[in-house]
Amino acid sequence: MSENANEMTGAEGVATQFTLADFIREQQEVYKGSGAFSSVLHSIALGVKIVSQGVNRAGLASMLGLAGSENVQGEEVKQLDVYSDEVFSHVLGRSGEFISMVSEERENMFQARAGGKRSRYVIAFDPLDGSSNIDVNVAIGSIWSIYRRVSDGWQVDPLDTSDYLQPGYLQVAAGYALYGLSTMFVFSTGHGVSGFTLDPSIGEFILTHPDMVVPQDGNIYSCNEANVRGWHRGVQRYVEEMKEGGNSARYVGSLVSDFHRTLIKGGIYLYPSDSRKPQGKLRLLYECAPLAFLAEQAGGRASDGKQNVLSLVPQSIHQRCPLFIGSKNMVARLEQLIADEEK
Ligand code: P6P
Repeated sequence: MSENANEMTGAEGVATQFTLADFIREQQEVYKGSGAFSSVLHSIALGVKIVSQGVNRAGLASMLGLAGSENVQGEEVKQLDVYSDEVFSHVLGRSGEFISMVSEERENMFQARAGGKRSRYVIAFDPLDGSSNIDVNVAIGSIWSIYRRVSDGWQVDPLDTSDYLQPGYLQVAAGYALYGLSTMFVFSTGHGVSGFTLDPSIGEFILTHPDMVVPQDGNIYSCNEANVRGWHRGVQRYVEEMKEGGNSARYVGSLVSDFHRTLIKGGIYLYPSDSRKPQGKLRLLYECAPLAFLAEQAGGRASDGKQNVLSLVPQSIHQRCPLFIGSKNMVARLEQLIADEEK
């Protein structure tokens, strides 16, 4: 820290950092984008900055504690969930690029605020995943997934969800925000995975993790082993194999945190189905599919135990699916053990 408050770090310390705006501009030039998508990414980044401030202020703003309502998942809703849903709905809605949206916090799909005939995309998002960790100050996140719309017209029928019932490999972009020791914005538009870290002193996202790649192998497995007795025999065998030495168990209980670590260090995150949750716990449309898109873009893999998550076609917007995601060779080994048990 300089002694004299008037002394500043050299301009080279800040002015030459590669910002999200620089990255979006470059991508638009390289991929001859129309600019519509650039506007979308800027809108999402703005929503992340606003939610990040809300999350960081939660303790002071006494927003902790229950909002006294329940969401479609039947879970107690924390005030930050409601706040985050409203932030993303407003900020994304007024971009005009989305005809409709799906949020984990809302039972039905809903018309985007400025959605109209020229809107070319739809977006599904989990505005604040892992919110049960808010009260214990553990990192939480937001997850989003964007498809080209297949419907036409300028008004939506809240029950016509055809725009969302597309396989994950048709996503045009997906990403997450991680509200941790620093706020990160990680996404892919189909040309690899890039990670940006918010510099709160200038309010800009800085490119800190270019071209993120999942190691093909890893030695970390991440699951809630309290549920192991209800898992498929192949999954149980895999977890036993991981205990044969040289591996570590890491489980934050916050999907974005566990996935982010897996993306960087390698390893495998598992949320299997079990007797009480026959389709697993995680949601296909706005949790599994976007993370699977990122994993595959980074050279990893995501499976429901039998097939690539990206090949699954949702039958409903809040559909659940089992998730095994991370290092390609680890997911492949797990799929092999499951297949062996099916013979
Ligand atoms: P469990 C949080 O509620 C969440 O949706 C994910 O963020 C997390 O990975 C998972 O559920 C934790 O579930 O059953 O282990 O508490």
